[in-house]
Amino acid sequence: MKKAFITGIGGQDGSYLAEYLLDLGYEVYGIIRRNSTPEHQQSRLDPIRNNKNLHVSYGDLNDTSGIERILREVKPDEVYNLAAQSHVRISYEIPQFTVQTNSVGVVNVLEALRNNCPNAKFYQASSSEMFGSSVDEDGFQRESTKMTPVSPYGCAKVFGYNIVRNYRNAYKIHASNGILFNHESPRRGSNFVTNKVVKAAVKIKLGLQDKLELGNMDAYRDWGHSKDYVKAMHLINQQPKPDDWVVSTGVTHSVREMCDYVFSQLDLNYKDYVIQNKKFLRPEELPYLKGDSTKIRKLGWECEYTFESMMDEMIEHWIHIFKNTINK
Ligand code: NAP
Ligand code: F7E
Repeated sequence: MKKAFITGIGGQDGSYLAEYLLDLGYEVYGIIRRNSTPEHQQSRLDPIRNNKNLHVSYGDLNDTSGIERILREVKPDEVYNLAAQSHVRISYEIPQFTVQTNSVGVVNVLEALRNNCPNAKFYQASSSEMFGSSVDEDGFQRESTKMTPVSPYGCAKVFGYNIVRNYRNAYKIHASNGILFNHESPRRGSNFVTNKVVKAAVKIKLGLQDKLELGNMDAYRDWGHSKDYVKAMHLINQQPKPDDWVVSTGVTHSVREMCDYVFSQLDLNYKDYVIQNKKFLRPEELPYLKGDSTKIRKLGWECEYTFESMMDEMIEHWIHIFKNTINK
């Protein structure tokens, strides 16, 4: 039975990846941070909570001795480093914590791996935010696109990306980067724009909310589904040679178009409800993302969800939650 270790297992991707690996027959180990309200902390793991092959313990990327101890005891075959302060706008409010976790945290895990399980395959959750303002002439970002990050989050992720390449070359560690474009799901934090819009639109439809305040509606994002993207993470760690791969749908929509789609599905016009609040603008915006994932598609990876089927799933999710609330 293969063993996988996942940092950030309680997050959107970590929880879907854990489910996927358990289904494949893995023994899955993961860390969550200590929180003063433990009730909600593992809610994304509820569907697999009683699986005997799931082992969750406390840990923090900034607590090196804890990471070392777990890797020494578990000796995993595969390591997935998904833990991060993952919110771009919030990275302006807590830049040092973001760098500590998203940059130094990567070195901490790589060092622990090098000392305790040097043959384990390592996956780093790199991000399209690393491209920042760079776009190739054909309108896509790909593995070769220059990285010019425009946020503390993006800058920190570029360090993580580079240190993975450095450890791969210097120590011959099987360490890879997945450069993932935005991916969403019903498990997405509700302060990311897709889930924020869907949650608000459903509440407006049910008479539970009047308005929705957003920041920049003219930014474009290439939105895929987390469930499809965790399969790419696993595929990357099965390759004979470590490398870097873009994972994206190749389709881009503006935040405005996404609002239009969601409100229309609920027979509403977003223009009647959405207002701009400057507090949701960023000091520097990344205006446009569209990824070319030709390289990983050659390995057989493909998306099952479309933008529309993903947004529809999220709408259904929030309708279910709020209808149950109203009926109680
Ligand atoms: P997420 O839902 O925010 O999950 C991140 C997880 O990391 C959370 O469980 C969080 O725990 C944990 N974490 C934060 N700081 C930590 C620390 N110091 N030590 C240990 N755990 C810590 O994010 P996601 O959407 O699943 O994304 C997974 C990874 O992919 C992240 O590295 C993200 O930056 C990257 N990524 C995401 C996307 C995307 O569109 N989703 C795209 C590209 C790359 P708490 O709940 O306690 O904070
Ligand atoms: O913003 C605009 C905002 O916060 C998307 C993370 O997973 O993907 C994610 O980062 C766009 C931006 O995601 C609001 O300005 C407008 O242009 O959902 P988001 P993100 O910043 O693209 C990358 C690839 C990651 O790696 C990150 O971890 O939407 N926007 N109004 C808004 N965004 C938010 N959050 N809230 C608003 O009110």
